Amino acid sequence: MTKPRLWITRRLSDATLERAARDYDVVINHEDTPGTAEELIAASAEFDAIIPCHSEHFSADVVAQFSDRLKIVANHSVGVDHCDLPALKARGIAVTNTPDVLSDATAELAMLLMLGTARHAVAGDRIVRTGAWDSWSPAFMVGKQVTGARLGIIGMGRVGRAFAAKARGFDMEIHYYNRSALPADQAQGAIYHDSVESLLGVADFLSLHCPATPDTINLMNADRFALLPEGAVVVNTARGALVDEAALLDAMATGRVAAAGLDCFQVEPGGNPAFAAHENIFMLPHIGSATRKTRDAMGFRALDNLDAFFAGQTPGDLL
Ligand code: 8YV
Repeated sequence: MTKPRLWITRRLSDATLERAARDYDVVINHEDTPGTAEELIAASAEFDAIIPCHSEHFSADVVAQFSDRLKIVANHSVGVDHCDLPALKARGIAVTNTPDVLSDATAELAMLLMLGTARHAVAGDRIVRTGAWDSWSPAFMVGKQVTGARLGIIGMGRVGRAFAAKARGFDMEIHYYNRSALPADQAQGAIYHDSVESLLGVADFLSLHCPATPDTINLMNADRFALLPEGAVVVNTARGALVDEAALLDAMATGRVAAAGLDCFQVEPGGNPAFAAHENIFMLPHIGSATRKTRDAMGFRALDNLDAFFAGQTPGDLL
């Protein structure tokens, strides 16, 4: 039987590529740069399936130019804000994602950013590394204690809940905003707020875990930063589009926000050059799900979805 033709836009984990090559006729596009609109359109004429990452853009305009050959886009990501789902569905193209398997890795990274910003990891590392550590006093590099502090989570989906579980290990008082309150077995004692505004008022630490949608673009804007308690810490491992970056810098200038831990930026790759001078911004290059275990699990989940699709079944993560 002829193997379905599969276009993989980036280099995925070795185990994923090995399994993909066994069952599909695979072409890998680039190692580490996103497939362009032209490449996606060309691929739609030559391949039955695509495994893209979060930064290949399936806009309505691109999808309108697709050939009928392409049958499924099996995303190697949980976020699908890069896909115009109605446009893909209208073309009869199935779309899947990789939920669950990356929740712990992303929550771990959010914890790293929260702890690192709270305890001046960037400045501390620089001082020791550069030989600038020439004094010490009890007042030196005093940070904000995480244990027992109030944490606000926006978006209590899988990653938000995984982060809450880790935060419980630090005895944090957990508050959350979500479109609706969670059942008790999922909330695990976390306190529900029915508006973002109400949540912000208690969020000494704030962590964003909601998807980027037209409703959440610039969710954290100047008005909302102003509602945070003085000296709050903001963590974003979700999407750069959720944060108005100029407003964040303004909030840091007034001291409303003491520090920020960011794995996501409005512009990726690249980030925001205006952040570079601020050692109270701990930045990472969108690596929330980048652990070996999770990369294998994401790749396998995308392949599970393809396997089901080509076996005539409904993929487990069909959107
Ligand atoms: C990935 C992500 O880095 O899952 C998402 O939505 O943003 C990340 O996990 C990426 O898409 C890896 O392919």
